[in-house]
Amino acid sequence: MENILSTIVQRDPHEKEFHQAVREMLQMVRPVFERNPEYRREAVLERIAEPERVIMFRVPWMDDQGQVQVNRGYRVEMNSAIGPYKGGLRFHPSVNLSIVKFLAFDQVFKNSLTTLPMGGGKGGSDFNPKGRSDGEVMRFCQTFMAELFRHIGPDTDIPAGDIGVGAREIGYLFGMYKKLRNEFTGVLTGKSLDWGGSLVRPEAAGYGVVYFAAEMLAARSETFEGKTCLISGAGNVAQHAAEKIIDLGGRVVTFSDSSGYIFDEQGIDREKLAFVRHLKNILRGRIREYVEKYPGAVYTEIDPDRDHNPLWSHAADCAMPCATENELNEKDAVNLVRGGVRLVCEGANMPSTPGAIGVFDEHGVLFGPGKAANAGGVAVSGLEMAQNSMRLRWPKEEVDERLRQIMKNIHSICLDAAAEYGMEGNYLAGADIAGFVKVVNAMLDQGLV
Ligand code: NDP
Ligand code: 2IT
Repeated sequence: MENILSTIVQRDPHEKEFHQAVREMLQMVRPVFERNPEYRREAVLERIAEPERVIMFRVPWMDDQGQVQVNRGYRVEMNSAIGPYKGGLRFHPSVNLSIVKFLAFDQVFKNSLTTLPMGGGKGGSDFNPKGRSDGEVMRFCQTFMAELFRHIGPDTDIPAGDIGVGAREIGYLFGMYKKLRNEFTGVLTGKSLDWGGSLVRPEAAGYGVVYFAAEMLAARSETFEGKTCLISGAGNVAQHAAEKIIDLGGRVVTFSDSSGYIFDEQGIDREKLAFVRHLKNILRGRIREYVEKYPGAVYTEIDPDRDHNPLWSHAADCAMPCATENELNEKDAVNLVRGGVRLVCEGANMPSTPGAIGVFDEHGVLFGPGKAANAGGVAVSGLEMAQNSMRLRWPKEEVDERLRQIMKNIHSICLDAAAEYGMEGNYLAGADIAGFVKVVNAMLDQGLV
């Protein structure tokens, strides 16, 4: 395994995030190889860590000043063993091939855990939507799709949203796809409700994280009632995780964005949450504006070169990182433990560094890894695909109930797989092993292709 990893590192030495994701997976699935010698013979690791296809393309567009801008577009079609490629698109200046590959890699196993027939992929661009007009975002999305359309399709590859890609962007992308193909199909998920979207898809990732965490607590005869929770991010996942925690009687005290975070000791109630939603989704403002409206709260800037994030230093019972990868490091984990945190559940993809996970392990903190805990988003995307294929729409209660069942099921799949390999209660090992084994077996069934 060390040899395989070093070959991967040597081949693409700059892809740090991708190496991090692969390294974690290799460590966790080691015992599976001892029981299945054919996995080695069949070189499954070498195959699974190499994308089936990588697409990179130029995205030239014109800004409102008439200036030509050029961005880079990506789609990594990682694995199609159990279904068509499925995964979001991210528009953020930090996007590069390493980040898209790590996200696509983790997506393969996450999608496998949902039990729905979806392979894994991810894409995006280094385009920064922040401060751009609707017209600029539309022109960017149209040019992006003018290339991507030839690679995707409802039975081939079905993109969705991620950081910087929400309902507005999905709308512009879908419009261009439809025009180019002259087809109205479920090629993207996260569509608006009036034209093929699924109820509960906007809420799904955030609700799902809390359903998963509630299962983790229930396994210890506990609930969210009265628990204080730290949440990072203030976007789609963070907002809906907060909403569900409030519904379940918990107290959310933080939100953040890339500039800083707010701490509201009184708790963020439904009215304050509605303010954050409007601020972030409609006004596209900054989280610091929260304290202008609610002066009882405190805003703290976060220095991008900091060695820890002060958000994680507050006393709490639960922490849910819902912003981005590697946002919670070893120091942060030590601070969380010091502050009394007993459960960390990841809304974002790979938000905890390996050092942080080590600290949680050492201190018996319950840890729900992103690829299991945040699978609710893509799970409801799978339900959106099913509804699109049937040309019908399920009511809200039905989709929410299916989401709840899927999260409950993922929770038991993780525990069962961990127990099977003698790692009782280790959700990370369980998620990696269960996700991996299913995909690998499907690859072996389908031969060397
Ligand atoms: P949004 O774009 O809606 O929100 C992202 C939030 O995270 C914003 O508050 C943003 O702040 C903050 N953020 C983004 N990048 C950084 C950074 N480099 N440093 C600090 N803060 C940052 O995205 P989502 O809520 O959809 O996604 C959040 C996370 O959840 C991502 O890891 C995503 O991959 C994951 N995820 C999303 C799913 C979905 O269905 N949307 C499903 C499963 C996982 P700012 O406004 O300043 O950029
Ligand atoms: O990381 C993720 O799972 C997502 N951004 C959602 C992907 C999807 O296809 O709905």
